[in-house]
Amino acid sequence: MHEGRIRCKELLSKIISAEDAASLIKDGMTVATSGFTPSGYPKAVPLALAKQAEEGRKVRINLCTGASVGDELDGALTRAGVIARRLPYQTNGDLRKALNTPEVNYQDLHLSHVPQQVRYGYYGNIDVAIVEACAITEEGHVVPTTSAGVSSYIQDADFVIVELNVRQPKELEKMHDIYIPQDPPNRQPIPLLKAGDRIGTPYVPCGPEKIAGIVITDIPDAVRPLAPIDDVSMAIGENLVNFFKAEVAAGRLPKNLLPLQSGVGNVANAAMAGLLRSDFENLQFYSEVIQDSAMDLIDAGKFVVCSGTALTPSEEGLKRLLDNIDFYSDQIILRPQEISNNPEIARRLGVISMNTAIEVDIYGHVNSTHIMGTNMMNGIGGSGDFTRNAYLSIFTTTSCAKGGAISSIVPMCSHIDHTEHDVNVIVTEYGVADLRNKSPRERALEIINNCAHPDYKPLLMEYYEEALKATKGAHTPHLIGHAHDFHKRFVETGTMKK
Ligand code: 0RQ
Repeated sequence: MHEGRIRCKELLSKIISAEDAASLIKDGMTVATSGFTPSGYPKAVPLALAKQAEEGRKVRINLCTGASVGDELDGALTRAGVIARRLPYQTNGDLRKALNTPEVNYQDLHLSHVPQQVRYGYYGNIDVAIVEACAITEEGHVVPTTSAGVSSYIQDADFVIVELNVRQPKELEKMHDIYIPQDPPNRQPIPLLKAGDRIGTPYVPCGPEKIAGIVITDIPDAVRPLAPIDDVSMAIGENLVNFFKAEVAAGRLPKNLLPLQSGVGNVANAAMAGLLRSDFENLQFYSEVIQDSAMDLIDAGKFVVCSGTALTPSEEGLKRLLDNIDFYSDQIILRPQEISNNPEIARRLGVISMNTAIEVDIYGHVNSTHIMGTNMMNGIGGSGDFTRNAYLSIFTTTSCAKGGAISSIVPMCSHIDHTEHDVNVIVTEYGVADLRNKSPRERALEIINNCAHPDYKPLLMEYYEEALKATKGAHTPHLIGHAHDFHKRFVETGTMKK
């Protein structure tokens, strides 16, 4: 069943069961895995480990991944009480609940920081790396599957467990471009000058001696459904496209724009769908997650380059990918997240970043992570990597959440991930707020007038005008005792409306 996939013959003797591999993971270990938003992560070994824990084996681990991973890893291990500490990003319902209790200590990190900070020793010793592979080369190097993620975990770890997933197509080998930079003081410029450049190898260097066991599996990635594109997200996509057209007309962007980055989730997917309906051509994608919308743009011939760190299709998208793997493996490049999200490269290429906000405040600060300033949703992911270093940084959001009970535009964010200094443009279904070359007072009017929901406009304007008066027109007018009244009202009454 694994024929032709373990090309290093001496490794054939290292095939073990998932249970035996799970037994190698001891209480207190730091376990680093492949996987990014949720694709290309190990499944059989974590499921076996969760079972052992449920049967009474005492094992609590620190778990590091690339980004979000599927239920077989985050969900099963959370339910079995195995995860003590977790970084850097997640989207699993059970883990989300657990990390919003004292049970799990979660660190929400910029994704490009993780590989280098692990190498710098910030998170202690990495005991074991568990990585999903579609093949092992003649030299014993590991070919990742649907995500590259933190490739360097393989080198960081004391030993490596490979999950050889025979369901993942061998053609994925053609997509990978693995380049791991050296650390300071020996770091060199990363030799990537164009979004489509290939600068590395199709495998992660490992070697047979480091591999403690190979588990053969065929469990598919647990892909996530995307919400259908509704009128609201369609309007966000249209506003974005019209904004790009105006930027081209003003001479601030070339006709085919600059390399685009797009975030995760429903809103990001819909925003990209706007580009599909537009007249833009010869576009380049230099991003981290490749969702269905990116595949649509490849199919339509609009994307001439598509670079990311993970393939994150829906179920329908996954089928399309597998049915046409030869075609897509020519079009798509998968890189380690420290290259896909690298600040040096984002600046060099002039990336246009497009990420989704949970809430935005009237001065342009953005909250991407916390609900009511308290509960973690997913994490900052790569949004900060791109936003701070973009040529043009954009946040999209629907103007309201929870059926209108929550305004996504608030007087003061309940948590801030991206500051006013990093955010150039806000887009909702009502319009575009261009924050460039504007003072905070000017930004407040731009955001309230162009982006807020009509039900909330008067409330926001009332707050702004009172703050302006009380502070005699200060630089950033706030009524510090009332800045979170919207949130307070929601917590107390279930709506931000008065
Ligand atoms: O809740 O799931 O209970 O219905 O948040 O909201 O509108 O479906 O938006 O799927 O695009 O996700 C910011 C979370 C948006 C995502 C976020 C509730 C809303 C719904 C989801 P339900 P939508 P999306 C690259 C970039 C951070 C990481 C990032 C994210 C749920 O985009 O995690 O950008 N971004 N990475 O009801 C309370 C509000 C709310 C709210 C929305 N103001 N208050 N709930 N919701 N706004 C990728 C990677 O880094 C890997």
